[in-house]
Amino acid sequence: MSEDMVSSPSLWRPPVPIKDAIEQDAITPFPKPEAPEEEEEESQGDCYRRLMSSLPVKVYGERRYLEYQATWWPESAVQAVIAIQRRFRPRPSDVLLASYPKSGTTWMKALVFAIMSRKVYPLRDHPLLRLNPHDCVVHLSGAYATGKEAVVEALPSPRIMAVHMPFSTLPASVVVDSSSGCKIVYVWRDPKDVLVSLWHYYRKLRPEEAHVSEFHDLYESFCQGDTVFGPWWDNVLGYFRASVEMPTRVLFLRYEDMLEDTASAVVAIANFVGCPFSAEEERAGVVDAIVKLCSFEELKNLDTNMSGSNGHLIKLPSSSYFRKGVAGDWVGHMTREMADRIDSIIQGKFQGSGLEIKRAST
Ligand code: PAP
Repeated sequence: MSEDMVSSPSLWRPPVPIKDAIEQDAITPFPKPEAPEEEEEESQGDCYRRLMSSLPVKVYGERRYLEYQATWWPESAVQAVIAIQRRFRPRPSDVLLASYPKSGTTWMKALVFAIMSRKVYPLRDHPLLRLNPHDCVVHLSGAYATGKEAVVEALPSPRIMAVHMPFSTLPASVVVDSSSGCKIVYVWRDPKDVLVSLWHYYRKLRPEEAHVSEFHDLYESFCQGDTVFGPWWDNVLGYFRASVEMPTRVLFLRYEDMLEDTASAVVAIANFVGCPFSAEEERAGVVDAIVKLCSFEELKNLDTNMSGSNGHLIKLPSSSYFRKGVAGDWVGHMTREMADRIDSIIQGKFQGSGLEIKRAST
């Protein structure tokens, strides 16, 4: 967003909530990208089937994860990831929200959407009051996996999109081509709380599924690095290193720091995505209003987030994205020894990177 847009609200174009775009596409379909020739499509399909059957598999109850490009993906995501790598075309005004699952994605979607749309949607009549944050910001692999690629293509700029993909698996067009200028905001969180949050999520998916409902199984899997979109440490380190190498392209934020001082995070995000708050906005309390609108308590208690279902690959009650929203909930789920083991593993993986984890026993 240019300086002109900051000083002249009439030039601001808000990000469009993905749910509104999908509904509009159902009424007036967006132009579809050219479909591959039938023969080409067939040979691509053959290649894909061959690839899928050659990938290492982990089975958890009814869910299958495939290892592709050193990452464990939900089976339903692999084809979407390949399609994103081949066909996604970033725009300079795009903002990509990246995270390992259960690290603050929903919150980040709400914050970035609210920051980038603040001059257009009055906060008392904001899309976030009627739509879950996942209905405002599209998840790329979910869209590609469910035939909504054309909607993503047709979304007006600026687009905000989310991914759980590791940095190393992002399309070359996003990572290599610096002229694309696409910005990336990454949020990471204490892995012990990520693990606990992930476990509660799995329990909601299939409460009766004994295998994944065993916390210890998930804990072991996390320590081995084979939980979904993992290893967790590769996901975090990839974006951390990118943020060090390209600080104007990748912003690296920690969930716990955001909890402690949300207003500073909001200001940092706004500066990073190119729509800083004016002194007048700061005086008028716009930063605090955004912090409040996107706060856990506020979002959790909205009708839209207490009813209905949501999710990019699997649908869950919208309320399941708002569980506790605190730091340190792991204390009620694992022993000190279990916590120390995770911390030691992560400390070893982070060694020499410049990134540090706050250990449970310090
Ligand atoms: P996703 O990967 O499925 O999108 P994600 O939003 O990254 O999930 O993580 C969910 C966590 O963020 C939940 O943590 P918990 O299980 O430990 O409680 C959820 O409560 C928390 N969360 C959601 N919204 C907010 C918010 N506005 N502020 C702080 N935390 C939040």
